[in-house]
Amino acid sequence: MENLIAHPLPAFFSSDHALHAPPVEFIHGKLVPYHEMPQRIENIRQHLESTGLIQVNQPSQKVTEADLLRTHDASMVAYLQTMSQGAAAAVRHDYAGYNMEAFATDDDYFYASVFPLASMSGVVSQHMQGRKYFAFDGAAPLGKGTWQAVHSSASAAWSGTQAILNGQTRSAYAMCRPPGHHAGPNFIGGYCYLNNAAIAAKAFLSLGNVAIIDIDYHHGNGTQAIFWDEPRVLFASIHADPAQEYPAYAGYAGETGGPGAQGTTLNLPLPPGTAEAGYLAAFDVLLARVQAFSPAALVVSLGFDTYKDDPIGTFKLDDGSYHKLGSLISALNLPVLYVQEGGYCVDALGRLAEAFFRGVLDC
Ligand code: OKP
Ligand code: ZN
Repeated sequence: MENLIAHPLPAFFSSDHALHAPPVEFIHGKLVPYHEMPQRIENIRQHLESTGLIQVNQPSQKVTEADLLRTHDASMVAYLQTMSQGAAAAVRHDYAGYNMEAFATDDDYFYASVFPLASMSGVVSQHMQGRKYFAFDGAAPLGKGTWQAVHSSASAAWSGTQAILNGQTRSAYAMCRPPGHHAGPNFIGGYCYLNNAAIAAKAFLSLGNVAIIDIDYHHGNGTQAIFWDEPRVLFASIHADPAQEYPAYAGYAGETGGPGAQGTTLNLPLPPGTAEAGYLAAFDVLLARVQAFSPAALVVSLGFDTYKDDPIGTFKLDDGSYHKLGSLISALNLPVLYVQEGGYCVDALGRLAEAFFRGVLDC
């Protein structure tokens, strides 16, 4: 613990994340404090900096609109900007067409209020052609600082990617907040607005095929959707069975990729309550698939909500499990961008990240 790390891992972090701090979310019939809170990434940063494992940089570059548009529809990017401006101006009545209502708190955030059903498709398609509905749930509220926070979060991923592409480092850690893996080409939800991991993976395509390993507790439905028909990107995920857990509509084992990309999506759903042995068995399957794909670069969607004391997850991983996962990923010997996703046991996050990156750095 006291020994100096010869080569700290370059990390990218923007303090802009704190501009996004929704007060509440609606979960199991109750309004509760928003789990995806600023203290999460602050704890990770403070703890990892104190260990000397990482060297923190401000994002060296802002991801440009053109690069965002490789991952997200222009209408969705415009929507994020418009809604943040609208929250600043507090002109809520103008946004009913976006299916957003303000929730009356001391901090004004727009919360999605109605979710179109398949049986409404005839009615809804008209609106969808205008790209008016973007939120698939109520867990991604929009406030006046949301756009700047999500743009800076994506820029942290972008800067890490560029540092790897420029040869400045072989691997890097994007300390993203808000997270991104539930955000798709034209949808937001589950605390996610811009898909940081996907934005990075698109850029890595200049090197060759890319694999994304998603080890957040929840299925990365947004990332899966973005690369569904992309044969050059393997999306491989271990997560709680969507038949029993969020996001419910995606992440089933039978989802293996679109017609143009059969076999480049791998979903390994596990039952709620899974402990380390069951998790590592699935991880072996995942690693074999990644190796068979021979990617030129790797993006890891890194969630710590698989921890045994996470307030919204049920898996039973502990510090030692994260050390093992870090070692196993590092042993692939690929350029890797680690992208922070979830993890809500706030006080443990620094420690869990330390365990993971000690595994990565073998120290
Ligand atoms: C984000 B990530 C709505 C419950 C919403 C959202 C969970 C988002 C997890 N009834 N829960 O994957 O850690
Ligand atoms: Zn999660």
